[in-house]
Amino acid sequence: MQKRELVNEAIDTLKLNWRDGFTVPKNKLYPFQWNWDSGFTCLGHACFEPQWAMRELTSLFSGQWANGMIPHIIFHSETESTYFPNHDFWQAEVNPGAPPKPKTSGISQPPVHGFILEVLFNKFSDDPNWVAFVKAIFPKVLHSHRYFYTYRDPKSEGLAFLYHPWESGRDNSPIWDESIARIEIDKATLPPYTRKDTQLANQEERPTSDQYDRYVYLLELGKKHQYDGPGIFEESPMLVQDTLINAILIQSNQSLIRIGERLGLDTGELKEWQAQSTSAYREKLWNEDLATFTCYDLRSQAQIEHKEIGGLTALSAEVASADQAKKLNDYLQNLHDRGYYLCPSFDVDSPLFDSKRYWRGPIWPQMNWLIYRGLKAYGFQDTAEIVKNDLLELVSRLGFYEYFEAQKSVAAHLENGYGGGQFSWTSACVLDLLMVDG
Ligand code: 2M8
Repeated sequence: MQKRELVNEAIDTLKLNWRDGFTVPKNKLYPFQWNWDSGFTCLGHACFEPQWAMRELTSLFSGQWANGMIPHIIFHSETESTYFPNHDFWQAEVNPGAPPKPKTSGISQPPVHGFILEVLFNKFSDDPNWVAFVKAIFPKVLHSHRYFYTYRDPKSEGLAFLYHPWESGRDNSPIWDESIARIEIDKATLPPYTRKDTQLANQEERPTSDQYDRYVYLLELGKKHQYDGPGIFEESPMLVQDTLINAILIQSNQSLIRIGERLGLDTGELKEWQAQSTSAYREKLWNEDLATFTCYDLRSQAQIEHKEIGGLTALSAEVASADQAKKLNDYLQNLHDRGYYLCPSFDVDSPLFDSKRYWRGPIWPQMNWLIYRGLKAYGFQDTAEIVKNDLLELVSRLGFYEYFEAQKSVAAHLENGYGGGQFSWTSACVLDLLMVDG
C-alpha cells in the first residue's frame, strides 16, 4: 500500500470505530472505551478531526472515580453483549466513589493521558479552545496520577504496583506466569462465566482458558476489597511493580510538569513524585546481567528476570541513563540483525516466546510508536527508523491488525496480522507516524 492509501484506510477505520463521543478499539471484540487505547486513538483524531480528541478524553474522564482512578474500561453501553467481563460482572458500585454512570471496570491501565495531552497541546496551542480544554482536564489527569501514588504505592517507594495482568496492558505476557501460578483455582467458588473473545478471534492467538480463570479470580479479589482497599496489598498473589506502568507514569508526569509550567499551574506534587520515581525506577528495576529493566515482584521480593517490551519503554519515558539506553538499543539492533521485526513483545530466545499468541511475542503497533520516539530522544536515529518502518511494512502488507508476527521468515507467508483487524490504535499510530513524522 502507498502512503496515501494507508492514510485513507487509517482515517476510514477510525471513523468506523467512532461512536459519537468515543472510539472502540475494535467492533464487537472490544465494544467499549478502553483507557490507554483511547489515549493513542487521540493521536489519530488529531490528524483529521481534532475535536474528536477532546471528546474522546472528555468521555474517558467521565468514568473517573472519586479516588482518581481512570478505569480500564468505560461501558458507555449497558446492553452491548459481545464482551466478557461486562459491567454487571465487575460491579464497580461496590466502591462508593465509582460513578453511577457511565458504568466502569474496577482496575486501571497505563496512564498515557498526560503525555498524549502534551502531544495535543503542542500541536494546537495557538487555539484558545484547546488551551481552555487543557487547563480544564489537567487537574483530572493529575488526580489520576495521585491515585497510583496513593493506592498503589503503600510503602511510598515511587513505584506503583499492579495486581491484575489486565492493568499492565500486556495481559498474558510470560512475566505474569509465576505470579498467577500462585493462585489456587477452586472451580466450586469461581463464579461461572463465558468468554466471548474466542468466538471473535482465533483461539490460538488469545490467552488460554486457564489464564482466564486466574483473571476472574483476581477480579473477584479486587471486588471483595472495593477495588482500592488495603486488603488487595495484603492478600493478592500477584503484586508487581511493572516496568511499563511506571515508565508511562514517569513519562506523563514529565509532560504534565511541562504543561503546568507553560500554563502557570501548580506542579509541586508532580515534581516530588517524579524525583522519587525516576531514581527508584533506574535503581530497583535495572538488571545488569540481562541488560534491561525488569518488573519487580513484591511477593517474592525479586526481579522478574525476563527481557520483554515493558523494559524498553524506559526509552520513551527517558528514564534510562545514557549507558542503560545504549544497552537497550544494542538489544534491538541485534534482533533486527537476526531477522526479527522490531519490537517483539517478549524475549525471542526464551522457551516461553510464542510469536503468535497475544503478548507472548508478537509486535504491537502502539509499542512501536512509543519506542520509536524514545530511541529518537536518545539519538538512536537508525534504530528508530527501523522500528517505524517495520510497523509501516507490516501494516501495509498485512492490514490494520491488533498485533503482528515477529519473525520475518514466518510473516513472509502470511496474508494478515493477528487478533482483530480494523484496529483503532494501529490506525492512529500509523496516521501519526505518516502525517506528523512524514
Ligand atoms: C487487551 O486487553 C483486554 C482486557 O483489557 C482483553 O483482552 O479483553 C490488551 O491488549 C489491552 O492492552 C488493550 O487495552 C485491550 C483493548 O485493545 O485489549
